[in-house]
Amino acid sequence: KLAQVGVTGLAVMGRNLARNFARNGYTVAVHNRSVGRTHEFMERFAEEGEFVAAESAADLVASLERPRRVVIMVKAGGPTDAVIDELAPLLDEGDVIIDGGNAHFEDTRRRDEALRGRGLHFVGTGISGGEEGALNGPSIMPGGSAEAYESLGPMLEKISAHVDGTPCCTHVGPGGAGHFVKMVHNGIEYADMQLIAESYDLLRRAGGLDPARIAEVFRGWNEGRLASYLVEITAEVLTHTDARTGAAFVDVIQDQAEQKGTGRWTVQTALELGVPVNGIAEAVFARSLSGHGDLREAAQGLAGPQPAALSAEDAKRLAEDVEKALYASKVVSYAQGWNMISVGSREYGWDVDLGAMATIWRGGCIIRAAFLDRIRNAYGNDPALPTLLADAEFSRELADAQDAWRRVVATGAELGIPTPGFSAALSYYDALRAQRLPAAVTQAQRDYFGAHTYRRTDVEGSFHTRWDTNRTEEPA
Ligand code: NBP
Repeated sequence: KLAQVGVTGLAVMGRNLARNFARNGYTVAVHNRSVGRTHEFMERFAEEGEFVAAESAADLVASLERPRRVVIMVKAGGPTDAVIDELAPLLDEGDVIIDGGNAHFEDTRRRDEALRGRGLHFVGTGISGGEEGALNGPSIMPGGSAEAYESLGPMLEKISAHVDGTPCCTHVGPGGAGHFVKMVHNGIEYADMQLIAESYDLLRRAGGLDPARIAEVFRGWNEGRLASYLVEITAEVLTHTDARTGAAFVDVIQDQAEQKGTGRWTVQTALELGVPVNGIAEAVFARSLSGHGDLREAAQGLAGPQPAALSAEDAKRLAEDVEKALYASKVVSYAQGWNMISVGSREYGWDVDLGAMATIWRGGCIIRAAFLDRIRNAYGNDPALPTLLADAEFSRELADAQDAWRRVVATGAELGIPTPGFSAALSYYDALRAQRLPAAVTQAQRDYFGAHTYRRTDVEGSFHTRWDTNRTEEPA
């Protein structure tokens, strides 16, 4: 019997994705560079469904029905190119190669173009949800041609997570669109994690609450508008006691955050595209700062205020404020992420449906949350919404949260507790809503030292002032 789909790369992700296909009734050809892994797969999982073990790339291709669909789940970068180079000559026109790894969208654009030249479809696909998601239903973000999606889409939709019966998978757009939005998803994830971490820090150091008590606060939030996977797991982490020492688990972990690079890609790309994602950038930099043991060591003696313990009542008030600051800052970082998708979509001609991205992130992925329904509604009401902050419902909520948000940022500054995420989000909010920005001063400075010219508020055209002589204005 021919298989409907092949999976090559049987490490944790590929293995679980193959099992997910099989559990959904598909016959799956499985292949891995080291054949031992394929044998191990068959020994452990053959019972779960219809699998065809392929020992070579040629075997894999021969075991597939046409048009052939091969999912690559190997290490991103060189390994993905190596697998494509091996597969492409064995495939026929109309066959589909799906890259489900964490590829950079520029690599995906390059591969897409090269394979299109050979008559093959290339579907660069963002897959979120980790190991568990791959097995039980991830959020899937396929790029590539609409034609490829026609044959592939129904399978991917079937194995994806579902929320209210709607699959967390949709055709994102051509070329690198899928991997681009997956990258932005991860940038948003970084921001969410940082904001939750700052909330914890304020409750602990300003509010004087212990981790177990903070977990209770988070559990409460998880019943409301902040309900999300990340808030939920943070509460779990904070209630965990270290078996070795009996201490709160969070207190025995080194406070140096690591990263694999997708957050950094988001910020690098945002810089290239000129999109202001300062909240996401602060989240990436916060991880980087935490990892600089040398800088931190050298700064240990620096002066700062000593946070004093709050009364129980004040701590309760602080927790209410932090909930609002967290919510408002979250709205801002999602607004930044969506702005980035919108600019990327325009730049590369992808025509991404902004509301649909909220729909497919409601389940299966790390940022899954009830909150995404709100974003979906916002774009449902106005598909051309310039920023989420301008949506009537979000702007009303931000108006309601802003006093608390400002108090939280001020409290952090007064007590010497860093709030890069909250502060960056609040600055973004205030900068966007400002009628006049000090950018006018910047422009004047640029004209002064570099004759870079400026535009006026009252007359069309560009001008330069002769700062060096009599300060007369000339058209540029
Ligand atoms: P890894 O990223 O650890 O890659 C291991 C797999 O790549 C093995 O099957 C290995 O084959 C194969 N491979 C390598 Br390495 N070099 C190869 C080459 N030159 N030719 C052929 N195969 C090669 O696996 P993973 O953790 O399952 O992740 C797979 C992909 O999914 C990655 O791109 C990763 O970034 C992404 N990922 C996504 C998530 C998520 O939440 N979306 C989570 C984790 C990973 P071997 O067995 O012969 O060494």
